[in-house]
Amino acid sequence: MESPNLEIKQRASELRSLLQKASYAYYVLDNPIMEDAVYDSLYRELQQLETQYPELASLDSPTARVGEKPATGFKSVQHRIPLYSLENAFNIEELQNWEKRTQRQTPSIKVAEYVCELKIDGSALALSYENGILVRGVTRGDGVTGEDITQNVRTIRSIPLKLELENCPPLVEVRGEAFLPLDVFQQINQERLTVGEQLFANPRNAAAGTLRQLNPKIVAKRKLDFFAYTLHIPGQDDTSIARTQWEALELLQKMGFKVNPNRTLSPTSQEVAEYYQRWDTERLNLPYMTDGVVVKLNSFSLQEQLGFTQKFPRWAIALKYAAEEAPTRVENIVINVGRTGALTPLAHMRPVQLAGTTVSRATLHNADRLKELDIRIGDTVIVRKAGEIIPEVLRVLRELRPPDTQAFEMPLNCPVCHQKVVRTLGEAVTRCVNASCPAILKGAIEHWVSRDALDINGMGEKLGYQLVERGLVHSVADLYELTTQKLQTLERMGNKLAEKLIDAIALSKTKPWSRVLYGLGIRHVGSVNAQTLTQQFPSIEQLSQAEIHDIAAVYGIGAEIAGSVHQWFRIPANQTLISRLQNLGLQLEAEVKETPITPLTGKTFVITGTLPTLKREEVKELIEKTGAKVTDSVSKKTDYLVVGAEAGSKLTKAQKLGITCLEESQLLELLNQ
Ligand code: 0OX
Repeated sequence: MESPNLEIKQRASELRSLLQKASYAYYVLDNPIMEDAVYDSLYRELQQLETQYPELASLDSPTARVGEKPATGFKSVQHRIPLYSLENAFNIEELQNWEKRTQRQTPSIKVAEYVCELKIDGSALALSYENGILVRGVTRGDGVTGEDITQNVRTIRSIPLKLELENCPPLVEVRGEAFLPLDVFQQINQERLTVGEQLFANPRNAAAGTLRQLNPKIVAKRKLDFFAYTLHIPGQDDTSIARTQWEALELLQKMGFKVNPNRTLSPTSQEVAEYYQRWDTERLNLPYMTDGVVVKLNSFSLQEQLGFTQKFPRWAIALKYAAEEAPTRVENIVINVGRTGALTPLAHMRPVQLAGTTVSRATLHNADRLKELDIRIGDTVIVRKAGEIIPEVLRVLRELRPPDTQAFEMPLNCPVCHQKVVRTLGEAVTRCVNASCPAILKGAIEHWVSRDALDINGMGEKLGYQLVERGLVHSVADLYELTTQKLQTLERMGNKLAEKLIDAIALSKTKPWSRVLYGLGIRHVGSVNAQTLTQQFPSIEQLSQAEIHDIAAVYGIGAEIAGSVHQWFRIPANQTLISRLQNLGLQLEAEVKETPITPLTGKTFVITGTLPTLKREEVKELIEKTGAKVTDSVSKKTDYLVVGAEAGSKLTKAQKLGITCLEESQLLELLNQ
């Protein structure tokens, strides 16, 4: 194997340092210092060097964040120091009682100074650094033993792989909260809704679920973030590098961590109370969820004097905000049938104000939850709205139940098509499995015409419903047999509009195979999975004949998705649908790109810098159309270097090698020839 010379070693180290700085500025300081394209190009350069010279690879390289292989499970590990939980207080009085208790226990407290931190609603993590390098990330677990999720922790960009600390102790432990920003949480739930997966109830569950994902590539996509709040130096007195919690937070920040900026040092519990009140409203403007304030005694020596109970530190308390709950009355319970056939019971309630919005519907989830709640029409219930999600019924106030109420049970038949419903053993969901159920059909059409699927312009939700209700459409294939005459039987549908719709439907026949697959609405097959699957199975024929293990072998596709796809193709009605779509001329296989032979066929191009008008992807496409290829790095094999503004080392190298350099206009001229 080739060994890197000094120059190459220096370049790799320089690249790592540049990328590390750029990533810190972007993810921790939220203040980018480098354009994405420049970052990408430096990243690729480093990646190439590390591939060419494997001895350059290291655990703290920015290229080592996302592991290649999914894990098969997580190892249990014992925490070096237990992760305690926090005692809760729900109002200022309870906080003052805690304060009195601590003062009684440590009469030496004269002036107790408190650090107030926002309580982030996420999942606690313990990170171990050996000689400054991140070696392990462990979940809280039961506080004594957690799960080793190092692979996943490495994908969190705001967690440094290497500490910025001079004379770093051999062992450093950092604890903090991994969380999902609210917009990412909503996006994940939206995707889950589209593919018929159970929604995450709140960002905390979503973060915990993400951290336990076996595939680090999926974790990396989910954009978890992390705030650090505890610093330990095992085997050494913690006060050796910081004497107070405040100093520890500042040090953590210097070491490269993101530390929540909304902290204060409060000399009295009066000021703690002010902080708590201020953030009760201000927290609603934050991009992440908080459920309270954590109050900690600032001095480490006082913390040590107070010590711990069985479960909690005596020197800290969580001052929680009241959950957004309110009582109301259930006026009706209805069953909603979704696109996937899932039956969801919904409580229709007398409208009530919650977290600034009016709430009149709450999900009752499924048959198990119905039974657990024993909710009845006429009941008074407590509803809760956690974050931005659908409100849910927390509990029933039994003592307020009027006489003569009847228990509510999940129906045995679908409320829409009246066919028998099915509940698979071990599943919480009850489903209607009648593929021609109007509820499923309406959902299927809405999904088929949506933007990421067949993108049929002008075909909104209402029109789809009308088509189903009028009996004009019994399957998505029927859309392609609609005529302007048939359409004109609908309300407010003139000839012009009908013609436009027919054209839009016809145009959708040119949409690629990956979109058709997504449009079919197979459970767990979102648009990303559809693209992954169609890359491996370039035709519907191949996918429909594949065995579960062939599908599950595709990277990024788990057993659950594979099972769902395999099962879908085994249903005769779906086979009929496929042959109809085939006869109607939809794209059920990947287009084979035929490239003509041109004078540039076989030539190699490299692009560097920012071009004046064309985007990199556009240039690449234009070049590849001639049969030439575009690669990332300049070598003796490169024929042309396309040069834009701020071109870097590639240009110097190309000039050394005497490679023809082209500006954008010269490139376009060459391509036109
Ligand atoms: C949070 C948070 C949680 C220190 C010892 C017991 C609790 N969720 O934001 N925990 C702690 O502190 C530990 N601080 C926080 N800010």
